[in-house]
Amino acid sequence: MSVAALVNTSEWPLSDFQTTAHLREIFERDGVVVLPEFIARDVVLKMVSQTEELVDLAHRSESRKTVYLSSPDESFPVGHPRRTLQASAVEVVAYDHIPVHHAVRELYESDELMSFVAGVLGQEKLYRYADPFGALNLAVMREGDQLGWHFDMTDFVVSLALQPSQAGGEFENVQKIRRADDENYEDVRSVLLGNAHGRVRVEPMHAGTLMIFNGRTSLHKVTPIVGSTLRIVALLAYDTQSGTDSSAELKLSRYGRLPA
Ligand SMILES: O=C(O)CCC(=O)C(=O)O
Repeated sequence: MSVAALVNTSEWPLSDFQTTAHLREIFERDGVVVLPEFIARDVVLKMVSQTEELVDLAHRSESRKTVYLSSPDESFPVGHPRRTLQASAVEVVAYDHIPVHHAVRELYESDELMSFVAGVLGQEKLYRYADPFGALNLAVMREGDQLGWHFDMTDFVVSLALQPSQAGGEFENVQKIRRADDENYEDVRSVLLGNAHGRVRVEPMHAGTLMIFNGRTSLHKVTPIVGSTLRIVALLAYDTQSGTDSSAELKLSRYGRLPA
């Protein structure tokens, strides 16, 4: 399918300079930009049913890590973010298990979408992630699953909400809480203690919403899933450098295997 048949281009004209410039301003200001109804309802339903066929191929991982996705560092005092654990559980269908005719894969492999995302991020050019598993993920969460507070290891994430859970499964975000030269442990600790409600922004999880997000500087989590409906999100990975891949350690924990 062409990108015009996948994306709601009347609302989100991908090659319109003014639309891109406006979204870039929001991204620069907030570290996150949310595009509701990016995908038309009938296409989202197709994406969900194509994903449901793949759920048995998903790898389940359950972890207890710090917000930095590391093991606790006991050289820090008790209660410090560097030694406070967050529980996460998610099932992921890896890129190599997503057939070429899957509508989400067609979207991901569209050069028009990639140029649009580059424009919103203010990047001259983007490349699809070179990770044969991680380039595109379908992330599935079941009742009781959650993603604890964390920072990402990449500069940005592009997510496409496909199906919300009955309740819970909300994406909560404290934008730009740290900088490359300032970890701001004090504020991170206050978020972990639940004392920073005023700073936590809850992003809506509506099927068809695209979100472009700076996960390296923004602390974020997904609240526990309530009810039997699967929460499904597609994660589209791009990088500013060509050939970027993830480590063997990350592949083993997220996908349970290594490339043949
Ligand atoms: O599922 C989501 O909405 C966000 C996923 C996320 O935070 C992550 O994969 O790091």
